[in-house]
Amino acid sequence: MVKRKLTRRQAWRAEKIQAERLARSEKKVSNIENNLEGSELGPEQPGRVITRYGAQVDIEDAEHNIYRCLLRRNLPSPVCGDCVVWQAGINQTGVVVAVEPRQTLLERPDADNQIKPVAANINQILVVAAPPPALDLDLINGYLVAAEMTGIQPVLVFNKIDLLEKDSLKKIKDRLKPYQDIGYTVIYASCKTSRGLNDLVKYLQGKTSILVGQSGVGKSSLIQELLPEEELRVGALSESSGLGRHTTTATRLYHFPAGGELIDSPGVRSFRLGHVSKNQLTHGFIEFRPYLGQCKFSDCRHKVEPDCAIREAVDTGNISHERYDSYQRILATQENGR
Ligand SMILES: Nc1nc2c(ncn2[C@@H]2O[C@H](COP(=O)(O)OP(=O)(O)OP(=O)(O)O)[C@@H](O)[C@H]2O)c(=O)[nH]1
Ligand SMILES: [Mg+2]
Ligand SMILES: [Zn+2]
Repeated sequence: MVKRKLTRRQAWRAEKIQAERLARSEKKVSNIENNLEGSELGPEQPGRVITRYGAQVDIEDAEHNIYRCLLRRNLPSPVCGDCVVWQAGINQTGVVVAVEPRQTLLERPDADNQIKPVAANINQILVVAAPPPALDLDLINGYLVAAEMTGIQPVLVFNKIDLLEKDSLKKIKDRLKPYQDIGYTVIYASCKTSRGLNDLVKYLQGKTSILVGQSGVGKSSLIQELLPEEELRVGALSESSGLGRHTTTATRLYHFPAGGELIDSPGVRSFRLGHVSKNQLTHGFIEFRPYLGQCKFSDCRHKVEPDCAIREAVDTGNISHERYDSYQRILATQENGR
């Protein structure tokens, strides 16, 4: 992203807004602290992190009641989906005293390239794409690599098919066919016509799934369609850029009545993998695996080297050209300063 140079006035305003935000958040914390102060805390009990706001979390108890909780100092930082031990205070507040070990953890780098946990204990990632914004295969592939690295099952969801003419939909299906060929599930859906939503439900039951992808692809809309009794914020696309406006600001867990959980997450503009070795990246392209170790040179970059098993597989059609090109692009981005 191009860094804009702020004028002095803009910089002053940005600082002022920051300070006000901080003050608001500190005030909320001290409100909870006042509620908790002097009140007897209840017994330790298990809970689930529904969402995280700065230094506070919303914890759900076994009866699905929500408590705004503070975190005991020196705790590992809990995220959406974490199982915790907590104690209730008065007025629906409480204190988190321990975070249980995680089964899985999805992480991604933030704007400053710091790796940040997004959600814990998920076992399925729905990578959502849609016709606006344009199909970004590098982003999809980045998520697939992240999923493969953490051992979480990915499913591709192509939403808003109501917006496509038959021919355009066929073109998209042709581009996504290689994903089905290598074993990934691709679901075509529309929140507007409900097409594909029954298919989607089959994959969601009994699982803890997170919806990820670009801003504006309809992640929140999909959850809203599936869970009409919830109230999610859904945003219009920007008219000038056709991109989403980052309507969802916090990752949040919703219960699926038929069993299972859905986690909504804020959209991204692009997906950077963070600290991933070349080896991890290559393994994350699962169709490359049978050919690894078969190149003439053990440090083959699968580019121009002679007797490269990967390039031969591309030439014979066993590896998709688009996936291979995307692999090289992601590798170059990883190596060029991130
Ligand atoms: N035509 C059509 N529009 C859709 C569909 N699904 C979502 N939209 C619209 O797309 C826009 C963005 O939807 P959101 O659900 O806010 O997208 P999001 O992925 O949650 O975006 P962020 O929260 O910013 O990451 C809204 O205007 C929705 O009404 C669909 O299937 N068809
Ligand atoms: Mg959203
Ligand atoms: Zn090679």
